[in-house]
Parts: sequence; structure tokens; C-alpha cells
Amino acid sequence: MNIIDDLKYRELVYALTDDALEQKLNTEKVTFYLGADPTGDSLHVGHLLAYLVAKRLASFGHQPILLIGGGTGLIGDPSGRSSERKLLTIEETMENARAIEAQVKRIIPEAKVVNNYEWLSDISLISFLRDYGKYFNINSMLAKDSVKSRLEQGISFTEFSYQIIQSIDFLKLYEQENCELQLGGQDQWGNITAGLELIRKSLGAHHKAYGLVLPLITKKDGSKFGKTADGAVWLDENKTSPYAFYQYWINLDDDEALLRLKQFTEYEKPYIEEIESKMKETPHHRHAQKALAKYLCELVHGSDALKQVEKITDALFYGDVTNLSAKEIEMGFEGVPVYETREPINIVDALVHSTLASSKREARTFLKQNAIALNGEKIQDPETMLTQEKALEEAYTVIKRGKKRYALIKHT
Ligand code: 545
Repeated sequence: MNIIDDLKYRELVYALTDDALEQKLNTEKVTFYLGADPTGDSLHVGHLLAYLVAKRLASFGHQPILLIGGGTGLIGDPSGRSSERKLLTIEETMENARAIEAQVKRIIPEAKVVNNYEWLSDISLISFLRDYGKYFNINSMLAKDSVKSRLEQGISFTEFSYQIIQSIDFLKLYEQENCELQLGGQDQWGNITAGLELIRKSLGAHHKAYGLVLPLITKKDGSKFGKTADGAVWLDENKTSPYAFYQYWINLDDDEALLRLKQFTEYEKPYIEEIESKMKETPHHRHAQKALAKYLCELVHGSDALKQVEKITDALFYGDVTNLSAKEIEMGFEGVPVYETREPINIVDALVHSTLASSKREARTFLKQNAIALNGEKIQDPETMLTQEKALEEAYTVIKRGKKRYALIKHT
């Protein structure tokens, strides 16, 4: 399968600027780029997709350049936004840029990484207006979705000008790196086509560059992709733990998991079809979800993190938490109620303080019903004391009520 057919099979092509791109990608090695503005300190799984497509293009022999928008990030892309952005300071932008750069390098280690602050910061006002501004027609600038949709609400000259700056990048990379293709999400169409025109107008009609944009990822039920009740699913392990990241993919329903397997992994069609048929035979094994979660967790967090996540997942599944480290307990039980104590505490009080029981009376009933386990072991004696000595890594007692409800006692 050629790259465009492959991307179409994965439902990843929203539009090409020119049909000739397909032929070009089949017969030549093309240098392409993908940009990200450091307007935040981490990518989330929504951004990840464009990087996976870049990785896919690279695996077909094309040459990736990943651009960090240290310069454009200071201006603010109006694309896909309904209101003006708050300007970030140079320091914030630089710090975000370092974080984003580390993330994208991890996804495509072989890519060349550039930062547009390097050339954009050198352009003088006079050069900007004479050498670039002259090629931009106000009417076509106003017609871009990113601008048109904001005219009533209001858009600053700063954000209005953004398309020119991104176009300068494309021109620069075209001239210096022979970069002929820009990749981006659907929201980048206006900026990418502006760049193609700048290249054509400033260098001449025989200079041709291309754009490829991916569709916005949507969910069948209309809810937002890549969001949980706690917000976005981030690539930064401090914002979304590797365990929570893994769980996000594990919890997708079957149809969505199969589609995401196509979109977010480089597994080939025969393998994906094999998983699809296994899903029909034994859906409870969650083949697609597991393959997806494993692939992405390893790609984003590395193989050690994946091993740790699988260890936590197994421990929770089999109810044997005794071999988990304190850090693994924190990851695996993120979001469950925690009660901190310096003193040993009686199980009945612990159940009430940790909100697993609404009263001491109810706590005693749970114990009698044999519904309570401490660190994986069933207990019934209401006089049981929870102490630091008996706690896992002298830090945590894991209380389980029934099949699913958990709480942690943290011994400080
Ligand atoms: C800047 C200069 C260029 C080329 C591109 C850019 C960036 C572009 C943009 N892209 C988005 C982005 O999001 C913030 C990520 C980090 C916090 O704004 N003007 O930077 C997203 N992009 C990936 C996809 C996108 C896009 O990084 O293109 O569509 C999301 O899927 O929104 O010369």
C-alpha cells in the first residue's frame, strides 16, 4: 500500500492541496515539516496524531522536520480559536518550547528539530513589510477561516498577521532544506495554503510546495476525543501518569479502539484485521484496547514505564498489591480517597474517615459481610489496627470494599 492509501485506510486524510502529491510521495523522498507552538508545556493525545502521521511518513522514507514555534508562539495562532489568546512571556514560551521539544523528539527520534525563533527574531519591521507583506492580499487573508470567523468578535493585528509568519517558515524551510510539504491538522489549512502561495509568488510559478491536513478526531457520541472527567490526556507524565494514560486507551469501547488502533499505531492492515477478528471471538479479552494502550504507552513513556504500568494493572486485577512500590500505589490509586494519619488507626475509623463507610455502624456491617480487604487480605475483626509497620513500604494501607471501591490510608 502506498502512503496516501495507507493514510486513507486509517481515515487520516482530510485534504491534500494537490492530487499530484500522491504521485510525488510514491516516487520521491520528500522532506516535510510539522510545527507546534509552545503555547503550553505539554502535548496531549489530540496533538499526538499529527506526530504519528509524521512518523508514518518517515517510515515510508520521507524526511521529517519538526518545527518548534518559539517565534510564532509569541504571536498566537488564531486558527480554531474563538477568542484572542493571552500573550505569553518570552521566558514562558522558551520553557514550554524545551518541554515540547523533548516530547516530539521522543516520538520521532530521527527527526531534525528546528525552532523558528532563530530566523523570525531576526526579521526587521521593514523587511517584514517589504519582503513578505507585499505578497499578501488583505482580501485573501480576511477570507481564511481563522480570521473570517473572528471578525465580529474581534481579532488583533497580531493574530491577523499570524498566517504571514507561518508562511515565512514554510518559505524558509523550502529554500534552505528543500522542504516541499507541510503537515498539520485540519485547522492548519489556511496557514499552510498561505505558505504555498508565498513560495509560488516570491520564488516563481515553477516553485511548488504541498500541504496535507488530517481530519479533526471526533467521537461517535459527540463527546471530545482525548478528554476524561479530569481533563485532557497529556503526554507529560506529571500531568497524566503513565498508568492513567494507559487506562485511557484500555477503557475505549471496541469500535473506537479498533479505529484508534488504525490511526495511532503503525500496525499494518493484516495485523489490525487479525485483532479485529479476535475481538469478535473473545471481546472480553479487549485485544484492540490492549494492543493500543501498550503501543502508545511504550512510545510516549518508554518500555520501563510500560512494564511498571502492566505490573500495576495486574496487581489491581488480581487484587495483590503487596509487591507495589509507594510510587506504583500512588499511580494505580490516583483519584481514590486518601486519609492521612500519623497514629495507628482502627479499621472501623479508617473506613469512616476514608469515606468507604458512612458510619461506624455501616463499617462494622461491611466487616461482618466479609467485604473488606487490607492490602489484599480479607479481614473481619473490627479491632484490627492499621499501623505504619504493616503498611506497604511503611507508607500505604490499601483498603478495598467489595469488588471495586478503594481507599488509601497514608501513614505519615
Ligand atoms: C507554527 C509555525 C509553523 C508551522 C506550524 C506552527 C504551529 C501551528 C499550530 N499548531 C497546533 C499547535 O498546538 C499547540 C501544541 C502544543 C501546546 O498552532 N500554527 O501548535 C497544532 N499542531 C498539530 C496539528 C494541530 C494543530 O501542533 O497541526 O492541527 C493539532 O492537531 O492545532 O511554521
